[in-house]
Amino acid sequence: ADKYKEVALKKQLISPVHLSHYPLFERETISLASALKKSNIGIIAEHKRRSPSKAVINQDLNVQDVACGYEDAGVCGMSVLTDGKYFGGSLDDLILARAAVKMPLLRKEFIIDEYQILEAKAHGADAILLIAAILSRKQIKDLSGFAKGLNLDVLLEVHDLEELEKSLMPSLDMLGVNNRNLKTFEVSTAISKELSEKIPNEFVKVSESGISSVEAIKDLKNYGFQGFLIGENFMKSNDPGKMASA
Ligand code: IGP
Repeated sequence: ADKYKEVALKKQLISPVHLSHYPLFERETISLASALKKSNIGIIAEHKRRSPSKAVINQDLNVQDVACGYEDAGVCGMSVLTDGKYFGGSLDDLILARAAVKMPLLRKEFIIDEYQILEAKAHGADAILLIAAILSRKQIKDLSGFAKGLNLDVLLEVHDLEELEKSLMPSLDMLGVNNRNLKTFEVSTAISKELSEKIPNEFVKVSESGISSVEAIKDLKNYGFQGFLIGENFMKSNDPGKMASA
């Protein structure tokens, strides 16, 4: 269990003093992938204040209220945007959400370095996102291996077949297909459906973005998806938890 600490200290990613000041390092993580597998709804509800595609979504809510609302709605987990520049999030949001709820939390961030994975663990995350579009196969292997050493689940996000084929490896838990085309910002669940049969069954399949109806979820379930990452559709409401329970 102390293996990750050893690695972190050896690589000098963090000092022993630092480590001792982050009690959440000692927290036992909860698997988001297992929660999705066990559920028959499989919602990962996101906290997102704004986005490049939509400007402001909702800046008025308290992250802890949002987290409690989602948990009461019975979702499997929560995704917390920690990127400040594009999404208006922060690591504070993650730590506040952690203090408010027990369910698995995903750190939603552009992760390119092991340090960000240590940070995720130190701020109470249970899972991290890795984005195939910005990482090489070697980086995906190193970063996912490092996360597994910390007992964090890994959600790997792809947009197309090339990214999917480049990324498949045993150190991933969940394979997410992003329905939002990052170049055009267009959303269509067609890409999830298209890629679903190419994702081996040992991975939990997650469909991300632009999901706004129960029908869309039912439809995607028929293609083997067990996880549904939903942000804007919940966050545009003044009571995201209520939207998530509907
Ligand atoms: C949620 P939506 O359309 O329901 O708000 O999407 C989530 O999929 C989206 O925020 C997202 C994202 C990302 C954000 C998917 N991949 C990568 C930042 C970085």
